[in-house]
Amino acid sequence: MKLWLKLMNQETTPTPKKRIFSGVQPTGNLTIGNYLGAIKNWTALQNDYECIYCVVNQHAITVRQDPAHLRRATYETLAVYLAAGLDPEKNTLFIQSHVPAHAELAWVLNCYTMFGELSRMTQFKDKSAKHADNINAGLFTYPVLMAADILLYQANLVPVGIDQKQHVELTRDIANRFNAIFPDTFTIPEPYLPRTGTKIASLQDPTKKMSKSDENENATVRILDDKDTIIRKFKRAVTDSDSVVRYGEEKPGISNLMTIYSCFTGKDFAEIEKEFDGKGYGDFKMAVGEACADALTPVRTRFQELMADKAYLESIAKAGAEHAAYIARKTLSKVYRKVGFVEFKA
Ligand code: AQP
Repeated sequence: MKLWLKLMNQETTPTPKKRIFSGVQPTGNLTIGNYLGAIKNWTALQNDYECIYCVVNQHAITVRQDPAHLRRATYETLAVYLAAGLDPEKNTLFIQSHVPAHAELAWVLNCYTMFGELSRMTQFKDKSAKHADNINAGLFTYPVLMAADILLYQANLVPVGIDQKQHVELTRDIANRFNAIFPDTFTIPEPYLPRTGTKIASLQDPTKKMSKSDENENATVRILDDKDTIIRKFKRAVTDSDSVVRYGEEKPGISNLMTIYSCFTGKDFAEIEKEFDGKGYGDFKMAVGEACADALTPVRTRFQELMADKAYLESIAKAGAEHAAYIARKTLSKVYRKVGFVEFKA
């Protein structure tokens, strides 16, 4: 009888959807690395998960930004989320600085994160080498703010490219440490890596990842580049002196182009090798450029429409922040209670 009742309940009570959190920094025009490593995969998740996506503008100022440019890039990033297919009815889309709980939780978590852990973060080492004149404390504690972003929403999964996996692992360590002292505070999140496209490399140096802040314009393909620009950049991509389209460690340039082509066409590497058997790199680069441009043209068109309607973007950001703040406040209150902060009585 008991088993029968349990089965009945399982049939009538829908299982709550797992929660996803992720974000992109508005540090420049987004690249196909951001698109294939993150945003494109987000759109595939919106029906099966409860998704919360943020424009992480507070992370952006760990590197000097021009304020006017940061303001513009913040709305542009939100517009790219929408143009890429994120439905605001299904996803919570917001701007990080609109929800103060991120910075508030980050302070608490700073006190539960070790100096040694932060010193080991690859991104900190890379970025402090790149910005040697501005190795600020925010650059160092960036992963703690990212942990706060994720833990505030009790996220189960964090879709990221491989470059951010180390930060998600640190988030897990911080959450486990906190939970060991104050049980049942945080959900332990897991990184969620795309099948392909976890690392899109620079077109000019395929040993490096493609980054939106790269100063060499030929190294990056931007989501908003027009077709001619995209094709020109792929034509100039660094490859090797061989002429065989084959995936392999010894061919990082061609392997990167094959990854990009695979992400845009859905073809696997064996199919791609067969398709370009006996053809030169010129034909292959042209095909990659065409596939990429064709996939991105509708995104660019929709982006332009959205950017012409600032009021709409603001309304999406407002509704998203209100919903996000409601969830975030619940976690923050729990954390404040657990660590012993006295309640504010109005
Ligand atoms: N090249 C890439 N390949 C695959 N995924 C990538 N991501 C970034 N670059 C690649 C993924 O995009 C998401 C947002 O990244 P971010 O903007 O928050 O920070 P980032 O990783 O530092 O990206 P950039 O483009 O390199 O920015 P800058 O130049 O400002 O440092 C993340 O999920 C990331 O994994």
